[in-house]
Amino acid sequence: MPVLLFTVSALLFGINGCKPKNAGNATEGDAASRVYVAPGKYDELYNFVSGGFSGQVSVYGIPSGRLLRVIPVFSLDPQDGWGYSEETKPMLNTSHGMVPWDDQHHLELSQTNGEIDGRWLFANGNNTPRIARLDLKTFRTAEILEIPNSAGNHSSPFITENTEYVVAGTRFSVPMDDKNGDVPIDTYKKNFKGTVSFISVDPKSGNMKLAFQLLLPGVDFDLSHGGKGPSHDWFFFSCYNSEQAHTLLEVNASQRDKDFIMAVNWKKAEEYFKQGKGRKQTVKYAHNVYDESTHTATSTIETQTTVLDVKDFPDMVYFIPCPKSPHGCDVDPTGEYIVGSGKLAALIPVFSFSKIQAAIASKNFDGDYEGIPVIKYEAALHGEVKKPGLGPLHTEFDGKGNAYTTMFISSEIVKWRLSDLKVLDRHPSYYSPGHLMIPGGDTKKPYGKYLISYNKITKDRYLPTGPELAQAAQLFDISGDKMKLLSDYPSIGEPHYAQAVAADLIAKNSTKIFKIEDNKNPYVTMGQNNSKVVRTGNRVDVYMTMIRSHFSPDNIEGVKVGDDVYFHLTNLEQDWDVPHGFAVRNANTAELLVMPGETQTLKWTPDVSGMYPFYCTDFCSALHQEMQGYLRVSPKGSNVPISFSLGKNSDAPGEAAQDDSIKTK
Ligand code: K7E
Ligand code: CUA
Repeated sequence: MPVLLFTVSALLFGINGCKPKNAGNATEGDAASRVYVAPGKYDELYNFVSGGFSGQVSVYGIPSGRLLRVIPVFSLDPQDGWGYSEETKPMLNTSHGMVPWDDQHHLELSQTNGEIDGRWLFANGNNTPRIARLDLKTFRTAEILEIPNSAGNHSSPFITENTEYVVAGTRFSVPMDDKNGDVPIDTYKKNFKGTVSFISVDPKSGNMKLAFQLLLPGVDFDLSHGGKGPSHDWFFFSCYNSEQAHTLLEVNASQRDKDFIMAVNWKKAEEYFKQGKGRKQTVKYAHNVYDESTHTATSTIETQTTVLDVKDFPDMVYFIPCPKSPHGCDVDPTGEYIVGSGKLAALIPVFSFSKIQAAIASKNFDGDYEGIPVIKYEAALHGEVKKPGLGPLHTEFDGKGNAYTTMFISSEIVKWRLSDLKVLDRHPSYYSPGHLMIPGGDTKKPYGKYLISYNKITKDRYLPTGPELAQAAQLFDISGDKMKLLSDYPSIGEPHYAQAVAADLIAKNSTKIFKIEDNKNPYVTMGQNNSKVVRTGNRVDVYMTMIRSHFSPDNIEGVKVGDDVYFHLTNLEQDWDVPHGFAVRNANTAELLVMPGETQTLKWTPDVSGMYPFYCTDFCSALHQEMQGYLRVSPKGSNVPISFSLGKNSDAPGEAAQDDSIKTK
């Protein structure tokens, strides 16, 4: 045992500290001009990058590597008030209350016929198991669905070819939600179970619904990818810890020579589900939806799921042995080859879908694992890539018959051919690449011009920034026989998986403004003359408008200490790129950044009487700095009545008083 521990640790920690030679001078040829996007010109591609422990998704332009936007998903964003405004708070609700953080690893763009369709982006949250759907018209999180019976939602959110389903596989096996989880940990083998969930996606609206879950042995599900073409009906998952260890996994889950790739016939599962099979289980999970017409999110707690115990459906799930704790599980563009990447294996096994089918038909099994047939390794194998490098993690495809795999330990990208499994090229990456991404590289139609490697360790690549360093993306040109390193740039959070798509597909549909006449927010103020302040008990609703360069009203009196003040801000602008911001002195939340035609609400409870200026936070015009106002707060029990006005000025020195105030009741 100690020997193995030493070996594994040496592999993981010893070697990745090495610095490849010539690291500082590694670009080739005219790299600078290949990534140069002149001022005013657009990038060729959008690149969506997972934020890992930042909980966000960032958007870059490729090939420039310019950061276009950071989108809050499982996170609060003080920049625009996401998660702070009353309208967006419900997006972060869960069955455990508000959870404003998650660990976001994988992204998947929606597909039609196995090609990216540019509509939605799915994102997983690991820690409080959730799937988010982002709307690529607005670049906002449109929906978040919590997943019951799951812990560490890592094998997620991969999709089927027509986005029929998003899948979510649990990393940790745990007792089911409706069973007593208060059991000794060493009863793992008896009480702990794994699940994978199938979430249906409405083809029109994109709305997600937990359809059914498969109850599986207590292993760890790691990654997955949907089949394509001939393998359309199937989904493939990698799993480790077939030892079912619950302590010191680095040793105890590395005992067996092989773990598994799990092949799931999801069409069969769907059939059983539609026949009403499976156990209805009472659970609790949140379903949060952002409505674009009310600019408001709602959160509903759902209470039921259907669980199909795979033991009862023998023709639905199969295991395929896969060497040494597989991580990546990638399906090539033809749908024939399934690549499993064993983190500790010195080779890459490539499985053949047609051979898997033949093995199933002839029952070419090697016994079973907890009732699930195990297909013979050789019977499913297309072949092995020999000596690819050390620590294979993830593979993507260029659509020209080649695959590219990241080697975490030997810090390189390795290109190999699917047909004969020959290694064709290798290129160092700086350092320790995790995921890699070719635009469309997990679809039927890859765009095999670029490859981006997302590296875990940057060490000396950038100017030092104290003990914490940004992680890095590296852009390669893969249009020729040899990979060429073009550039590297720091990234936000810890990037894991990413997606990219031709810019046109997204840009042409991008929302520029929200039409004010379509604004169905119950607190909208349609025009400045309708602005008002209304007291109901100790609640004060401020219906306020914003337009260059004033708020209406901008003088408010009669608010008292302890009142719950709701500022409902409607931005009346109808021009692209004219948001207005709102901040009130000492507010203990964040600003709001309100887009043209939109209404957003900030709740504030003043705790001390006095004068509270408020102002616009976004430099919106030459007179932006004049976009400001005052709110007077009186002590509890004071009898100052509610009043509000705009433009009702007191005497200026040497001038008569003017009154061009808006009408008040
Ligand atoms: Cu980072 Cu996909 Cu969570 Cu591999 S995972 S690297
Ligand atoms: Cu509105 Cu600055």
